[in-house]
Amino acid sequence: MYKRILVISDNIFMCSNFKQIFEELSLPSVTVSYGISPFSNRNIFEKDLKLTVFEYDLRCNQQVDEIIEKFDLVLSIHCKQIFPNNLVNSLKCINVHPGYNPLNRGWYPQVFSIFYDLPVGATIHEIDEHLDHGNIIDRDFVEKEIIDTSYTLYKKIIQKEIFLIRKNLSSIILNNYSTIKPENEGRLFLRNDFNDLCEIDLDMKITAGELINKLRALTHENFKNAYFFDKTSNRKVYLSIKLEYE
Ligand code: 0FX
Repeated sequence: MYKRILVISDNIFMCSNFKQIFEELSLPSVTVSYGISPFSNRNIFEKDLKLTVFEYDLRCNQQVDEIIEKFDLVLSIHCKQIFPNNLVNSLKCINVHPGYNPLNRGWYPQVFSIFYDLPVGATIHEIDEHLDHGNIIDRDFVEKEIIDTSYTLYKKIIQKEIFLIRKNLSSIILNNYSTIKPENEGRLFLRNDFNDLCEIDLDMKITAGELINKLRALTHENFKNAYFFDKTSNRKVYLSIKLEYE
């Protein structure tokens, strides 16, 4: 059984939900500490979680050594940092990933799921030395509809992640879960793939369906993702799409 757990996250909504699920388990001998990366605002996390939150820079060897010394399990729940090899090889590290491994490894899974018409879902997996690659503890698909954009699909995935955390947390803490090996290397998308996707070439010949799917994939609340260059003003023009059933 793991007794000294570190949750490392940069997503306050996921962190609050995790905290509530853990508290419902009522395990007095287990302590959970919360950590964020240097890119997140500690005050916001502390106010919401109502406890002290630590800041960990995983590029700093000394801070990684401190984690290895203080904890026996690290849970990554939407963490902006890559876990270094010495961390994942020294103690159990588990990731909650907003994609269905190995089909949607890496960056913004729902975006590439819409663009490439891939199934999508959520996964809890052990972390190894490669991105979203370790043995799978649990995973499940979410249903994608034709009117889904990145934003609406992301919200469904988040709910699935919370469902999977609730379903698996006690067996993870008790260390009696089983895993399966990913069937293959799957698809890995990176930040540059997303950046490349954002540009729309006005001279490219694609079908109306392909353009609609690209805009669905890049429409996420107010983020300025999809754009084209206007030659007259020499400026980028951002665009998104709104879809609804009749
Ligand atoms: O919590 P999270 O979904 O992302 C975090 C980490 O930032 C990310 O590095 C890690 N891979 C992930 C598992 O956990 O929040 P976010 O605000 O970074 O992104 C949420 C969604 O927002 C994303 O799926 C797509 C959308 N988005 C985000 C940014 C920054 C955009 O469409 N455009 C953007 O520029």
